[in-house]
Parts: sequence; structure tokens; C-alpha cells
Amino acid sequence: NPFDTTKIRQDFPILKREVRPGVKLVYLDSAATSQKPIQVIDAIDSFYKLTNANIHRGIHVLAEEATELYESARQKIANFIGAQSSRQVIYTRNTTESINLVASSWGRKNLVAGDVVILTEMEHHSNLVPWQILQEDIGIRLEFIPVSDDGQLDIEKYHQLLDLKPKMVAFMHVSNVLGTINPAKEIVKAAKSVGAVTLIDGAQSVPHIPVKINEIGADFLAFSGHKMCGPTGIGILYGREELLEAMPPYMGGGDMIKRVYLRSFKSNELPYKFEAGTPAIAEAIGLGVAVDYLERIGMQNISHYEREIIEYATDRLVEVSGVKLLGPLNKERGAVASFDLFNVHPHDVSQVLDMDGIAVRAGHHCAMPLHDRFQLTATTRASFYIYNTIEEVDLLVDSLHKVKKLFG
Ligand code: 7TS
Repeated sequence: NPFDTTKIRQDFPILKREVRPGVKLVYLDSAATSQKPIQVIDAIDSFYKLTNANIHRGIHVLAEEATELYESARQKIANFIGAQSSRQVIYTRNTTESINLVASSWGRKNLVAGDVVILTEMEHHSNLVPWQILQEDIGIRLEFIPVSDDGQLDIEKYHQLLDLKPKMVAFMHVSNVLGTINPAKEIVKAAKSVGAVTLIDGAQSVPHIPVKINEIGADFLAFSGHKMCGPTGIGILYGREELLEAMPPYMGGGDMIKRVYLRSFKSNELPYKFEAGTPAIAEAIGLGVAVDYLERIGMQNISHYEREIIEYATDRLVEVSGVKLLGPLNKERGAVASFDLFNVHPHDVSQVLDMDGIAVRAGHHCAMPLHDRFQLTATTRASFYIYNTIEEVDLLVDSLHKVKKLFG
């Protein structure tokens, strides 16, 4: 078995710490951000100690080495997601910035009043608000694929919405609340058949399951480094080359230009056209090392392991009376479990769990409309990654019984 959790855990220094004297950390909040392996921490440390220089500018050894590290990380990321060319891989700060780039640059160029953009009821705010801004500014029309009671997209309704001839279909691949894995390939194929452009929010899929953009066929893919063992401050926008070529720059400044005159400029070529200013160099290099790390374990192995954990976790959680678990049951799903515990406020639930060193998230998880859909204001969410264990699921369940005793 290539999957050795004990060995993997040794790579994550933070997992050795106690959160309080005698209380070990049980980190179940990886959907918010993952922990970082020593390989990534060391790469960033060594960049600053040995190589630090600005990229693409200086003709000196450090500048050349820094540029080479930065660009080879881009190539690794391109390979990781099955992109044809690293020209299609744009460094951003995070998923949020990647989606805003598309909405703003592609959207303002290609959409006019009345044009339909299809989203889903389960979106994270970062794939809602950028389109709502265009709704206000341009007058585009937003339509939503509904979510069923067991947390799945109503694909039949989606096919009906396609009759409206949408210009864009933008959807999350894996839900950060429900764990639902949406049928990306099928959604993209149907969108294409009516000529719509497609964007996938891969924030919760790229870190957890194999995502090959050449197989899925979407036009844009957005994801964040910090949820996949990489540093904060670095994210990716993948785009189809013809679309990126035709899009105007998102931000203006250094690096994104080929030539500047007093009253005009010529844009640089891809991907630099969309990378204005000094980028997050150490972070990009760190993300490249995170990709190496995940590939060494194998994305297929990661997704199998997480499936074991989430199956066990959902089985154990539904046994706790009073727990109402959101999302598809007895189905393939991502490694997140959001639940209500007979109306005890999720902040109280997570506070009691925190006494046992268990870190979970309480709130709306940046998906308020989805919570409205389930008539909840907040949920408690446990989310899992490669370093979590079956024993940690048991600790979570034990601790939930304590919550019930306290509030029940
Ligand atoms: N899309 C999805 C599906 C997400 O889960 C998140 C972050 C984002 C987009 C935004 O990513 P960012 O890196 O730009 O912030 N989700 C969460 C979460 O569930 N809890 O904290 C952040």
C-alpha cells in the first residue's frame, strides 16, 4: 500500500504540536486550508536563504535561478492538471482571484445585458459574487441549477436551463459543504453543445481527486495552492488558449506588458499578460513542491484513502442520534462532513470539540445561499485530508457525545 498515513504524518511538523498542555491537535479543517509538509516549508525557507531575487528582470545568477524555479513550478502544475501548455497556467493569489479574473476580463468583453450565466445553488461565495457584480454592472441574467435534498445537482433541470442558451456555465467540482462530487465532464459536455463557455471551481477537487482538464474539457479551471499542501497567497487559473489570448488584461503594470508608450501599451504574451507586478515567487515555488509531494503519493491513492475515511466518518456520524448530516449518503463523495446537531449552535459544538484539541469549522462556510436552501444558518464541518486517520474520526464522535451531554 503506497498509502502510509503514519509516514505521511511525519512530514507535517504541525501535527506534532499540542494545542494545550497534554491535548494533541486533531486537525479536521483542511477544507479551509491544508497543513504543509516539511518539503514545502523547506523549499520556501531555502529559496529565501539561497536564491531570493525578482524574476524575469535581472541578468544575474540569483535572478536566473529564481526565474527558473518559478517557471519550472508552472510547468509542473501544468502537467499535474493535464494542461497542454504552461502558457495556459496563470498564477493568481487564490481561487477567488482566478474566478474574478474570468468574470471581469472574459465577462466584460463577452457578455451583454440579458446574457444568461448558469451557476448552481451550492456555490461558494467566490463563484457567486463576481457574477452578481456583473449582473449589477451589465445586466446579465443569473440562473441556478437546483440542489436536491440529498445534496445533488438537478441535472434534468440543468438541461432545461440550457434552452436559455447560456453564454457561461460556472460550477464547483466538489462542494466544500456537502462533499458532493459534481459530474463535471457531463456538465461541460452539455454546456458545450449549446456553445457556452465553462468554468470549474476546483478549489475542493484538485487537492483531493485526480483532475485532468484535458479529459474534462472545461475552458477555465480555478484552484488554490493553500488547500493542496502549498502556501497561502498562490492560486491558479487555467484557461483555454484562444480564450485567454482574446481576453483583455485584468490588471495593468509591470511584467504584463511588451511595450509601453506614454498613452498606450502592448500586452505581453501568455501567461504574463495576466501577471502584473512582482508575483508571489516563493509561494509559486512552494506550490510546485506541493504538487511533487502529492504526485509522489499519487492522486488516485489520495482519493481512495479519503473515500475510506469519509465512508467511515459518515457511517459513524449518522449513528450519533441528533446528527443531521448534509450531502449525499452512501455515495462517492468528497472528504467533508457538515452537520447539524439538534440545533446546538455550531459555535458551541466546535468550542467543546476544541477542548479536546479537535479543530473543525462552524458557520456558513461561505455558502450562505446553500444554507438557506437547507433552512440552516450554520453547520459544523469536519473535513479530512491525507494526514487524517480513522482514530481521529473516533475522537470526533466521542467528543460529539460530550457535546450532547452538555447541551442535550
Ligand atoms: N471555492 C470553493 C469550493 C472553496 O471551498 C473555497 C474556499 C473557495 C472557492 C475560495 O478559495 P480561496 O482560496 O480563494 O479562499 N473554501 C473555504 C472553506 O470551505 N472554508 O474556508 C475556506
